[in-house]
Amino acid sequence: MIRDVEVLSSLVETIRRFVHERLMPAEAQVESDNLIPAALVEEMRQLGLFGLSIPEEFGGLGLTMEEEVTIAMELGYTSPAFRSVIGTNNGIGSQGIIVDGTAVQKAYWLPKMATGLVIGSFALTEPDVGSDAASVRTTAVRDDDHYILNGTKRYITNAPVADVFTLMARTGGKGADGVTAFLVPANSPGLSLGPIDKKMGQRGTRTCDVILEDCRVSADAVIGGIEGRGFKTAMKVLNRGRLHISAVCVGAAQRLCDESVAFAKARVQFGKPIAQHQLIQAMLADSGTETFAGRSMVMEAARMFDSGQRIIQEAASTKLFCSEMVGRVADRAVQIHGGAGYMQDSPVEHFYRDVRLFRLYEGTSQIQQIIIAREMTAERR
Ligand code: COS
Repeated sequence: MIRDVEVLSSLVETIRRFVHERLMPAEAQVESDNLIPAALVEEMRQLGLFGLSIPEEFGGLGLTMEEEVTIAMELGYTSPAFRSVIGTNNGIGSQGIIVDGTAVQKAYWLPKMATGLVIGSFALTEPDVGSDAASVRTTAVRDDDHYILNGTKRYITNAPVADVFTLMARTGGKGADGVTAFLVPANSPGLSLGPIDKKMGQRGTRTCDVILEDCRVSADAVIGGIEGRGFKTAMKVLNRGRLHISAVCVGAAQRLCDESVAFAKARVQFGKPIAQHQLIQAMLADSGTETFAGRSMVMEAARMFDSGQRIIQEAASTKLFCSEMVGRVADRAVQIHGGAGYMQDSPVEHFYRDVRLFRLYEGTSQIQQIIIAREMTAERR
C-alpha cells in the first residue's frame, strides 16, 4: 500500500531526474574506470538512497515494498553499479537486522546504514557453498563472551567498502538449524579481504572474498541473540531481495526497450527506418510486452508482501521471470542495434553483460524453479 501518493511521486520524479541528469552521463566513465565517482556516491547519500527501506524510526525513508520497487525500477534504468552501491544497505546488508535483530543491534547499526555512513554487506556464499545455502562451512566456536570464526566467504558484494557483514557461520550440527547469523565488523581482528574480483560486467561494483582466520567477535554479535536461526534469517532477507532485484531487471529492460526504439527509428535501411520493418517490430513488441509483464509481477508481488502474505513462491517466480526476461530483452536490443550494439561505446553492449548476473545472484534461475515447485507441491496448499 502506498501511504502518500504525492510524496512518492515527488520522490520518484527526483530519482528519475537524478538518474537522467547525473548517473546516465557518468555511465561511460564508470565503465572505463571500473569505479563510481565519490561525488556521485555522496549525492546518493544526500538523496537518502542508502536508507530507502530502513524504518523511519532509525533514520531511513521507511518505504513499503511497493514504494521501494518503484524506486528500484527507476535506478535499474542506468548502470546496475549505481544501484549496487546502495543495494546492500537497503537489502541483504540491513534486512537481517531489521527482521531478526535485537533492539540494541537495530539502534546501533540501522541509523548509520540509513545515512550511508556505514556500509552493510551480506556474507553467505563460500567457495564450496552457493545454492546449497544450508551447508555453510564457516565455523563459529564460542569462547567465553566471544566467538572465534574461521572460513572464507566468496563473491561478497560491497565487501571492499563494507563496515559490517551479516555473516552466516555454523555454530551447531549439520544443516539449516546449525547456521547462525552474525554481525561482524569489518575491522574485527582476524578478518581480511581477498583481491577485488574481475567480473564479466557490472563494472564499478566491488566484490571480493572475506577471509576469517581466528576472527574474534563479541557474543552479542549474534543476530537476535539466538543461535541456529541464521538460515531462516538469510531466507527471509532473500525473499525481499529477490523482489528488489526483479525491479532492477524491469528498469534495465525498460532502458533497453527505449534504446532499441530510439535506434530503430533513426536507423534507415532499405529506404525506411528499421522500426517500420516487421521483423524489427516483432522484436520490439516482444520486449515491450515482456517488460510490462515483469513490471506487473513486481508490483503485484510487492503488494502481497506489504499485506503480510506468504510470498516465497511469488518472489521466486518474479525473480525467475524478470531476470530471464531482461536477458532476452538485452539480446534483442543487441540484435536490433546490429554491429553498433556490439561496440563498447553502446550502452546495450554493457547492459548485455551486466544483466547476465541477475540470473545468478540471490539464487540462480534453477534455485528459483526448485523453490517454486516445492511451494506448489507442499502439503499445506
Ligand atoms: N523463506 C522463509 N523460510 C524459508 C525459506 C524462505 N524462502 N526457505 C526455507 N525456509 C525455511 C523452511 O521453511 C524451513 O523451516 P522449518 O525448519 O521450520 O521447516 C527451513 O528454512 C529450512 O528450509 P529447507 O528445508 O527448505 O532448506 P533447504 O536446505 O532444503 O533449502 C533452498 C533449499 C534451495 C530453498 C535454499 O538453500 C536456497 O534458497 N538456496 C539459494 C541460496 C541463495 O540464494 N544463494 C545466493 C547467494 S546469497 S546473494
